[in-house]
Amino acid sequence: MKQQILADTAAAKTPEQVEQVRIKYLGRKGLVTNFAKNADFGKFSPEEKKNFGQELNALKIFAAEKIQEAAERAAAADSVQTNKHRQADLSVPATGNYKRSGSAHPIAHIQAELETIFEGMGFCVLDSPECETEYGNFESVNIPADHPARDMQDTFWLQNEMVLRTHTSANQVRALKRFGAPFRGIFPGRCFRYESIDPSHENTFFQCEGLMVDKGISVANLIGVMKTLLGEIFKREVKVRLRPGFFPFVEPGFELDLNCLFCGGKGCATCGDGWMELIPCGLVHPNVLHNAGIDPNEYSGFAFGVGLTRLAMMNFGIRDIRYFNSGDVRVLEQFRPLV
Ligand code: FA5
Repeated sequence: MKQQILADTAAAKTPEQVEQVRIKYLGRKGLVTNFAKNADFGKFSPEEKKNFGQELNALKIFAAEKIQEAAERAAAADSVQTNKHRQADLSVPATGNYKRSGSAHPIAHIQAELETIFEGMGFCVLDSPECETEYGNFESVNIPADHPARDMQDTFWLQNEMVLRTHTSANQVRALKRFGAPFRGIFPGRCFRYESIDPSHENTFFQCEGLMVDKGISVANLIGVMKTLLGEIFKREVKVRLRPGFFPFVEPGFELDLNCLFCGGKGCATCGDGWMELIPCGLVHPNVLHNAGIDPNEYSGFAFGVGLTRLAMMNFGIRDIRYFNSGDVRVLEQFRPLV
């Protein structure tokens, strides 16, 4: 019987032929299924009955295994054959019981929200490269080679002398050169710094730069836009403080800090002293306008660099920045997909 099974399964090349073999041996009236019926049990000694049972079980397992192997061979051959003639149609909805659906990363959510808010204020949204020239990242925004401000941002230098951008400000001059003045735009994106990591510092994090250049732009415009932004994001009154801040590409420069929403300003592991440094900003330095070919006597502007990852922390109540890059499904699945 085993020899016969081996010969039949070897000869079965298509899924239909394998099915015929299965019916022949393991079907309701199959040869293996009914093998015991033909045996004259009455004449068997207890020892013989036991041996017979064991042999029959082994035969069933043998037949099932060989038929399974043949089915797999036939299915593989069948799909190769079929795919030769048919391209997969990826637009067909998946069948089956898929319980898990994907979700969007919290950064994608906050970025989409910012884009909507700024589009509502007439800003365009620009994409920008993560890999920058030294000129783009530093010199274009008024940070020459020997300027101590370069040390404020520890940098990943690449072997081809480019840098992983340390801030989205690297796109200011590119955008102004391309679109000229007047200009209103934001450029969200990933930034990189050679940082030691703690609950609020990552080496890979997101910022969203904003830039508005027009005639007669002042600090009042800047504050108005910042207020609109925070009001729309948090949908409640939040406490902020504005203090002087130094950045070579703005004059005057400010730091806008958010009163920590985790500890209410008392100080905690996430914020340190009760304030989260969130949006550095200021009026665009005349040198930057000049680098972009715009006359600083005619135009002025403001710029800001929202810490997008930190904004997401505050907005979603994520206490530790390390969750963002962890790829932990338990974090991600709490967010819905973007529509
Ligand atoms: C800048 O990067 C300036 N380019 C911002 C700017 C733009 C100032 C336009 C003026 C005008 P700063 O190094 O402070 O500034 O970073 C901006 C924000 O990015 C910070 O407030 C913080 O929210 C976020 N950030 C900076 N470093 C990290 C880090 N290692 N991990 C997470 N977020 C960070």
